[in-house]
Amino acid sequence: MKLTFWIDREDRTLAITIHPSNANLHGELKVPGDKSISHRAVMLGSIADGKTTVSGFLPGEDCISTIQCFRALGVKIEQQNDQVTIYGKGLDGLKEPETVLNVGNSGTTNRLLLGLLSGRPFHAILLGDESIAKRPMDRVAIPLRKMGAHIDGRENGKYPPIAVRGGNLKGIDYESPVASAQVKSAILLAGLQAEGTTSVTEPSVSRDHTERMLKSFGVNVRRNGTTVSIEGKQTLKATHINVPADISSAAFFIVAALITKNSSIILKDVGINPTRSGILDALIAMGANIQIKNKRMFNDEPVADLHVSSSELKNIEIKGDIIPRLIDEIPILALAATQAEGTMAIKNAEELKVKETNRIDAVATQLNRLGANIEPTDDGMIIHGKSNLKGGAVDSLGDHRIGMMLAVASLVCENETTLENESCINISYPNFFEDFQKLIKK
Ligand code: SPQ
Repeated sequence: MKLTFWIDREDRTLAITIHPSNANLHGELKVPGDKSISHRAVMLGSIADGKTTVSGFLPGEDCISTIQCFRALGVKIEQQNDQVTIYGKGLDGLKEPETVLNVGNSGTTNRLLLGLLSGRPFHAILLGDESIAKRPMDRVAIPLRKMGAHIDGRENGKYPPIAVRGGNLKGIDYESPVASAQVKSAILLAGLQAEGTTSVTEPSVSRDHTERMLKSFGVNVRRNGTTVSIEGKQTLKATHINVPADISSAAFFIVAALITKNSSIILKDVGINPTRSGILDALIAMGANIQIKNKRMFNDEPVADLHVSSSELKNIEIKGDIIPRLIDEIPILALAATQAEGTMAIKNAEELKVKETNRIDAVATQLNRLGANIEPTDDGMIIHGKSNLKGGAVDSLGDHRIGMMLAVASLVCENETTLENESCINISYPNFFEDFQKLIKK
C-alpha cells in the first residue's frame, strides 16, 4: 500500500513530523480494547475466586501498570498482547506489597486501588509519574477516611505518593461533589468490603463500567437515579470478560474521517455504553454522518460497528449532563469544532483541569499554535470555526489524548506539523500511528 502520510522519527521517540497530504481515510479497523474496562477486568479478576480470562485487553502502559500493581500484591497474572489470565484467590488473596505500587501515569489505577486497599488489613504506598503527582487524590481520600481507612499523602493526603493502611470499614452514604467514575468506583470497591450498605450519589451519571462488571462477577449493585448502592461482604466469582474496542480511541479516527474530504471508514466492535457515547450524540447533533450498526452485547456492555463518512459540521453548545459522557473526547471534539461552521461553547467542563494535563489550556495553546481560534474559559472553552489550520510545531505536553488529537489535526493543516513528546500515546494506544497509516489513502 502506498502511504500518503508518514512519520519521521527524529529523535528516536521524542518528535515526529507529519506531512500534510490531502489524505482521506478508508477501510475497516478495530481499535484496541477499552482502557477503563481493561483496568477493571484486572482489578475484579484479581479479587475474584478462580481463573478469570480477558480477551480484547488494552496492552497500553496504563493497563500494564494495573497488572504490575496486582502482581506486587501477590496475584498471578499472565498477559500476552490482548489476552490476560488472572488467577484470583479472593480479596483475602491480596498480600501486603514489599515494594511501592507504581501506578505510572494512570489516575484510574491510583484511585480505584486506593478504594480497594482501604479494606485490606495492610499498608501500601502508591506513587506514579510527574503528572500523577499533580492529580488530586483527596476526592477519594475524604470518603474513604469516612469509611474508616487511614490515608495520607502530600498536603494531608491530597497528592501522591499516597500511603494507605486499610482495615475494618463501615458503609457510608456519600454525596460526591463531582461526577467521577473514579470516585464512585473507589467507594464501591471499599463498600464491597464494608459492614452494611454503601451508597454514592453523583451530580450526574459518570461511566458505569464498574457497576456493570461487578454484575458479571456475580455481585449485586443497585441503581436509583444518580445513586448507586452496594451491600458489603459480597464475593466475586471468576468469569470471562470480552473487552469492547475503546470509544475514546475510536473518536480520533471518527473525527479524522469527518473533517477530511471523501473519507469513509468502519470501526468495529466499539463500546457504545450510554455513559460513554456522548461524543457520538454531540457529533451527530453537529451533522456528522455516523451510522451505528450491528448492535450487540459484550458481557454487560453494548457494542456496535460505526460507519463514518466526511461531513459538513455545524457547531453547537456542549454543557450539562453530557459532559461526563464525553469528558475524555473534549480535545478531539474541540478539533472537530475548529473545522465546523459557527461557534462552539463548551461549559461545565472544569474537570478537564485535573486530567493528565490541564486539558483546557493544552487544547487551546496547542491548537492555537496551528492557527485555530480558541478562547480558554474557567469551565471550558469557546471555539470559533471554521479555521484554516496552518501547521507548525506542537507538543503533546505528555498527555496521550492531546498527542493523538494533534496528530489528527495535522491532516487538515496546510503545512508540515511537528509533534513533540509523542511517546505518551503508548499510555492508551500503542499502535496508534500504525493504525492511522492503515486508514490513510490517497
Ligand atoms: O486514568 P486516567 O489517567 O484518569 O485517564 C483518563 C484518560 O483520559 O484516559 C483521564 F485523564 O480517563 C479517565 C476519565 O476521565 C478514566 C476514568 C475511569 O476509567 O474510571 C474515568 C474518568 O475520570 P473521572 O475523574 O471523571 O472519574
